[in-house]
Amino acid sequence: MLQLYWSPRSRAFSSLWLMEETGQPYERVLTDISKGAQKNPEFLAVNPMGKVPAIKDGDSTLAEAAAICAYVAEKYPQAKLAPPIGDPLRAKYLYWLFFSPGCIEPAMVQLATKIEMNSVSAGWGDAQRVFDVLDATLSKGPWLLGETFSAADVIVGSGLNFAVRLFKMTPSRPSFERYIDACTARPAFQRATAIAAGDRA
Ligand SMILES: N[C@@H](CCC(=O)N[C@@H](CS)C(=O)NCC(=O)O)C(=O)O
Repeated sequence: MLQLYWSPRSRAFSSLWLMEETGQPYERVLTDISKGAQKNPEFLAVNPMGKVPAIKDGDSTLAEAAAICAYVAEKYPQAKLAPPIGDPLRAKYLYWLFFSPGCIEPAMVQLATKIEMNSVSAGWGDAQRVFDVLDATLSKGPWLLGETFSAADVIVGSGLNFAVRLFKMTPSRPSFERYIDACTARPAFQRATAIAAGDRA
């Protein structure tokens, strides 16, 4: 069975939500980063970066939340979390899956740290540009791919929920509020929230 290494109050929430969306069985391996569990040799063998989330699936190990989205969506095609190869929506899906760690995350960090960068050479440009691009797509919605929910929404939606709503690191916009409401209303999101809070085994 696929094992998910996770910690409360961390980016591993996206993987919890993802696994709950699949409806497939998985084993949660609590790796509490507040207690230093990410430094254990057994965990470092799974992710030498010592960061959650990470997964183990048979002999394969994988980390990076967006990569886990791609892997799990492919492993369980019946969950319809990724447009299949050949589907016209696949290009948009891949774009948003990579845009999240490649542009949204650094833009959030830039806002939080106020680091000035040359926006021509910074891969994400600047925070204003990133959030304008996201806003334009989310204003159409309901999901990043239009009517089709995908694993890209799991990675982008969980990041926005943390940065905009929970930690207020990123200024909100009406489209972000509507989108976060849609994400948090999903039963799988709510199950993941209960698990992360310790309300569900
Ligand atoms: N790029 C990674 C970032 C993961 C990450 O930074 N996880 C944090 C928790 S949110 C962590 O495990 N920190 C523990 C540490 O660095 O010691 C991803 O997207 O999965």
